[in-house]
Amino acid sequence: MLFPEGVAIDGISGEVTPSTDRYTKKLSELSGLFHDAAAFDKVVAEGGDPIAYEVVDYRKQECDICFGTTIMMPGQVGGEYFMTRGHFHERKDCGEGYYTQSGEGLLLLESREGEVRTVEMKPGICAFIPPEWAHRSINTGSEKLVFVWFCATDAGHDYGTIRERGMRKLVVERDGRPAIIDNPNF
Ligand code: M6P
Ligand code: ZN
Repeated sequence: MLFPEGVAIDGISGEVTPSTDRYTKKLSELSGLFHDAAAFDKVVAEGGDPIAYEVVDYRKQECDICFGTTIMMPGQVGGEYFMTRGHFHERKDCGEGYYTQSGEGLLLLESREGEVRTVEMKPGICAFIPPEWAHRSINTGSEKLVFVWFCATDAGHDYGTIRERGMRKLVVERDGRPAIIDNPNF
């Protein structure tokens, strides 16, 4: 039986207490994601394979909703900001919400039909991700980007499509600011 409880979420560290699970993605685990493969190898080797992001879950399999945080480190690979893998949901009726608590970023979304949208990620903005829109979060700032996500427990991750062909746009630093450019490899 499940019991109600208050879950503390620290908006700066992203810590979730109590949490049920967590994982860390090191940069080396994101091989193939960034446009500049040589720059990627260099950052991994010279930067000591830094952590790119961490995901902390509060998830009960017996319940339909779950939430958690994603803590994204600042960094770049060949001008492209650190980002998540990006995914569609396996369940085609499942959306998601991302409520940014600290830092700044960009949420890059792409529909199955190929429409591209972005939503600014900054404290106070809760991004609505509709079903059937692939989503990737990108830390465009110089601090950690911390956001709370919430979705259906069994939404599932479909990584295949984005992993195979990437997303239509890249987010890169240009003149000290984030710029959204066409992905030349798409
Ligand atoms: C968000 C949520 C998680 C997701 C994480 C990392 O926190 O959408 O479900 O796992 O981002 O993104 P990805 O799995 O695409 O690397
Ligand atoms: Zn998702």
